Amino acid sequence: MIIEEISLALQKGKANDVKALVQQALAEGYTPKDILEKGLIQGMNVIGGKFKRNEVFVPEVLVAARAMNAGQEILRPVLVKSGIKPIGKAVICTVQGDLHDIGKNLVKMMLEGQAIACVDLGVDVPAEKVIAAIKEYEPDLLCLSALLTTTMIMQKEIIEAVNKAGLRNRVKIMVGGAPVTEKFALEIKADGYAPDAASAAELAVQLIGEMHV
Ligand code: B1M
Repeated sequence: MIIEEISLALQKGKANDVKALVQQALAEGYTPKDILEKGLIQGMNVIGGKFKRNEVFVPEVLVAARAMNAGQEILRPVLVKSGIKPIGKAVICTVQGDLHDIGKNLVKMMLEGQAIACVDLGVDVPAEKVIAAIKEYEPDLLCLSALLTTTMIMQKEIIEAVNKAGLRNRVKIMVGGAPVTEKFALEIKADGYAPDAASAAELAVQLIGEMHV
């Protein structure tokens, strides 16, 4: 089945094959959701398990990540409808010390799919840069991604910095990433937590709605 082929090509880090297979799957009528969840994310999860068990190492994970991004780029135009008036604006980033961007990119893509304009600050982003971006872009929503237990604490530090800068009532803050939990989000006084990109998009729409009442 083509969805399995996508997963296998991703695991082998074959970016060009992933691109071609995603294109083919779309042409055959598979939904972007199935391609994403059962093909790309599933493949990345297999690599994640092998990485954890020391069966593959950073270089293999990197090429798989590149193949993941290549697949996402094919899906982007299908998921992100162009020409629709944005319902709000989000600033999104992966926090300081953290270079993982696949989940952040997925969240961004899903938000854009809900007509939320996104300013992407990239990875390894310190609090000062976030504060500057809030002042410059005046977003409704700030989205902070963290994939390491050692960097999730940066989400707290950034929220505290936003408080200190007197900007907390001007922006809703959503946090996420594999080690992050609802409980942690509450503890650090984020406005919301989402476990995956699809629920992040739903929550984003809700939080932006709350900003506009
Ligand atoms: Co890293 N890494 N990594 N890694 N890596 C993990 C996260 C790890 C769990 C692997 C493991 O040991 N099992 C582990 C963290 C352990 C921990 O802290 N608990 C780990 C480690 C240890 C490291 C290094 C320290 C390894 C080393 O150098 N010795 C190093 C750290 C580098 C750094 O950041 N400073 C490192 C490096 C890397 C690569 C560069 C090789 C590569 C990243 C490439 C890239 O992103 N461009 C990489 C990868 C790919 C992974 C795994 C295998 C996959 C992560 C991923 O992309 N998943 C990962 C193992 C795993 O997760 N199974 C692992 C797919 C993605 C779709 O899921 O990012 O969880 P995820 O995003 C989801 C949700 O979390 C959520 O929605 C997304 C989609 O549904 N979400 C949000 C994410 N952000 C959100 C924000 C929201 C809401 C939802 O609101 C704002």
